[in-house]
Amino acid sequence: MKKILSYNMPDMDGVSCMIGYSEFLQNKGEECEYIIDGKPKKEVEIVCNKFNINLKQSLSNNLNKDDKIILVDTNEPSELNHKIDLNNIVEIIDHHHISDKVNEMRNAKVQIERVRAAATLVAERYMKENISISKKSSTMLYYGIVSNTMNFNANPTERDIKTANWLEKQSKIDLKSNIKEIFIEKSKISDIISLRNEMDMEYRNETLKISWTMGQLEVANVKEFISEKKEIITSIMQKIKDERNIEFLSVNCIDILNGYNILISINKETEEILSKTLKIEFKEGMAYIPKIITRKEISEKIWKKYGK
Ligand SMILES: [Mn+2]
Repeated sequence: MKKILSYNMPDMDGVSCMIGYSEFLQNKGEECEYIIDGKPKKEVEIVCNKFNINLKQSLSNNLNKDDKIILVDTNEPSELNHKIDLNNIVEIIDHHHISDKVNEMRNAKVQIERVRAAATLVAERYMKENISISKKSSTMLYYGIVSNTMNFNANPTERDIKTANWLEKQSKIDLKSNIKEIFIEKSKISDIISLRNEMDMEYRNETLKISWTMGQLEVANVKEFISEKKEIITSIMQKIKDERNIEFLSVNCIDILNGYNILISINKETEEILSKTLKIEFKEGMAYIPKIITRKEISEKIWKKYGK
């Protein structure tokens, strides 16, 4: 059986790829399942509730020894919740930086392309092969693209835009008109556990020579959000620093409604790297950027200086 996996606590893009690609393969007569590990990001729950979509929550241990594995929205095995034999990976669909482990995945058909959302790559398969897509998959993949492009504000590629338009048409729902409400809903993060979950910075970036992690928060009205929660955010960062033994930590806070960023850094050392790389200035541990820049774009720049 083919099993589709992504990183632990997947976001909208990751979950939508698992759903979309499993349906695609099933349509082609293949036996396949997806496994969601950990609690998905809040946005996933919001979209699922809104459109009555049921996620099949698998137990995280139902991976058999001879299962063929497909990775979506990641090509980094260390991000998985499973110990897997790299020889069992048969396919990768991703848009992240290529990991040095990919060379060891001898049996994998690899598609890693620099579009903003892996959801775009999955949806393009349907378009290319003219395969019909369900409401569920088209809706999920659409919001995967919306989420990753910050509602098309964060340098979407032509392919992302074209694919999102196609998906909305297939869904036969006015998906665009729900975006603002979903973004506002997603910003209501009340407890520490969900905030830490949303910040998504538990792993050091394995493509870098330095011990680095950058979280990301995508919320409406970032200034207000931070003035309310700065202390909790920095305490979570400190906790991750201690628990994971990571040296450089920051959080990229994106205002998805008003189109700007605020970077929060844990120490002077991290600020120094970010200031030099992005040509920005920190005051009291924070730096304002007057436009949206995603963590992925920042990581790309950091990688040019500190990449393995
Ligand atoms: Mn992604």
